[in-house]
Amino acid sequence: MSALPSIAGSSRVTTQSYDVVVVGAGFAGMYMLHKLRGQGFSVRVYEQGGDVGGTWYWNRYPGARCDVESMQYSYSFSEELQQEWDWSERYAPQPEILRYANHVADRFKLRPDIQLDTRVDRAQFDEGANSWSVTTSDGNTVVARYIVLATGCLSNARMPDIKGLADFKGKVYHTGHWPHERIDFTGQRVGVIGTGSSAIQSVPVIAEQASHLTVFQRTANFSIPAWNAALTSEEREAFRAKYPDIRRFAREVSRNGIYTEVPDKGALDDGDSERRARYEARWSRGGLTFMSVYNNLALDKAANDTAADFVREKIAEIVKDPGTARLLQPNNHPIGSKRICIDTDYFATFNRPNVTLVDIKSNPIVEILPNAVRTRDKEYEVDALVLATGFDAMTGSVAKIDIRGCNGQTLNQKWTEGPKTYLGLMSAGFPNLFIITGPGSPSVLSNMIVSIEQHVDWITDCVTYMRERDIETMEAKQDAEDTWVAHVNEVAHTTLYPQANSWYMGANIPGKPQIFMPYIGGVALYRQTCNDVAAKGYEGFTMTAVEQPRKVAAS
Ligand code: N01
Repeated sequence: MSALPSIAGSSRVTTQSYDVVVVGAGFAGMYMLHKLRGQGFSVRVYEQGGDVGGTWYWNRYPGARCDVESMQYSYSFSEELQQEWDWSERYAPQPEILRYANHVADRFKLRPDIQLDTRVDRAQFDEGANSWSVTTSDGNTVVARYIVLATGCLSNARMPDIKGLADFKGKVYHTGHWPHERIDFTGQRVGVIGTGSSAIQSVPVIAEQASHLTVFQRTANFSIPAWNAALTSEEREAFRAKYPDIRRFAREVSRNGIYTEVPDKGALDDGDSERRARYEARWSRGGLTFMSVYNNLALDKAANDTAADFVREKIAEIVKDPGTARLLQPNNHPIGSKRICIDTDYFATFNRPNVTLVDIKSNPIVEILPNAVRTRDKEYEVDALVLATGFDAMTGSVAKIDIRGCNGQTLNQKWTEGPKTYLGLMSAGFPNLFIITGPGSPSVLSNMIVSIEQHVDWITDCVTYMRERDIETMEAKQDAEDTWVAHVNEVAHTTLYPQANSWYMGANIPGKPQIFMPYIGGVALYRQTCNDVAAKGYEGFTMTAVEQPRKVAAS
């Protein structure tokens, strides 16, 4: 296949063609572009946002920062990049991560191949030409051999369906779609609906500004202190010196793409005081690695209860009002079965005189009035509303695109009962369409950048392999996909994760099929599986050479 030159200007000619169209210019899309271009492929990236950065472009709410430590939540593909970029804090704030994304775009000269403010509306596979026809929101249609969905897992903000919301007279903000200008809540009565990670990060910051903050909680969440702090240059240098080991561990040893100790025993192998001392030590260290104190916290309910009890006790110690403390103690899901939150002073914020917690499980929101939130028992007057109500995760952004594969089947039709992929990378019936960190891969259960780099490298190797052999199409075999989907499901059900009504399960979206979407087998094992598949000539995929009729994927 010959690559056509890059397009110039904003021509509406429909014959423009590329080797690869990439959808999204977040961390996945940017690295995909860099890597493919390095192999001589022509690439066009479409990004609906006004700049690069993906989730970090949209999630600008007060207090937004990454819950993976910044020295690890960063690209590893360029030694120069990881040596030259100075993260200022243990957990980078959103503006700094966005600056990093922009630095990467400039440093690797990615911008000429990225078209901003442009949504991909439709992608249709042409079975005669073995190519994708991609239509964008500016009315253009281009042709590409491959399409890569780098659409992000948490980029489709979900507006709650609450009566009267449209008639609210004050400002309404969604944490996942925050305005670009600085929002100052000084002197305002603010209502926050939702108590997931986004609320847990934003509530302490909003509480410092608002005259009064009312937090509407349906489900209490487990949160571990971040103990965020400035990074010294000595700390950064020490980390950088160990980067080869840290990156190797994250990729090849870890379950979640994070460098930390590997636990060697279960929670019940220790006596009460030893166990408590270990939890205390991890609480004092803070962060996501709290869940790796023991090796069975995600597997054994009795073990999990010991960690959950410890955190519930901490909440009771921090929150002065016993009734409020009780409400803030999660009690309907195992710790870690919903994404654990990392906070700065979240629980202590409820000791402030200007903060009220409202339990909307027992006292549900009935409607939004022009100036208030009305629950069954009471009205709460507010001037502004913050919806921290989450995302249509993992599939939401893909579902918005009208993707049509072989025989006119849409991806949405195929995924009616839940997403079906082979390795999270491809879906049978959709040749030459790759997904980065899609359902069926470790994705949101991991340090996303580790998983993104693994997928981008694998996809690049794959299309290079195809080019070298004059292979035109590649497609997941139906039986390989069925086996993988069953495996993903089976592994999930060996853990406690399916016990929570989480967005991992699609449970936060009414009507969404409830299946556990990410692959829980761990980053290292998954990488090895993908490498083995490639080493066996892309086992489980059908590849068709130029000028051969495309074989229907065998089952
Ligand atoms: O969203 P969530 P999030 N009425 O879905 C409630 C990542 N992230 O944006 O649990 C009332 O977790 C809902 O209640 P319930 C991270 O992976 C990362 O906070 O359904 N309430 C819940 O409390 C995270 O897990 C960072 O009962 C309603 C909340 O809204 C993921 O994004 C920072 C409601 C939604 O919580 C999502 O987090 C922030 C309704 N109609 C986020 N609908 C980092 O640090 C929903 N809720 C990288």
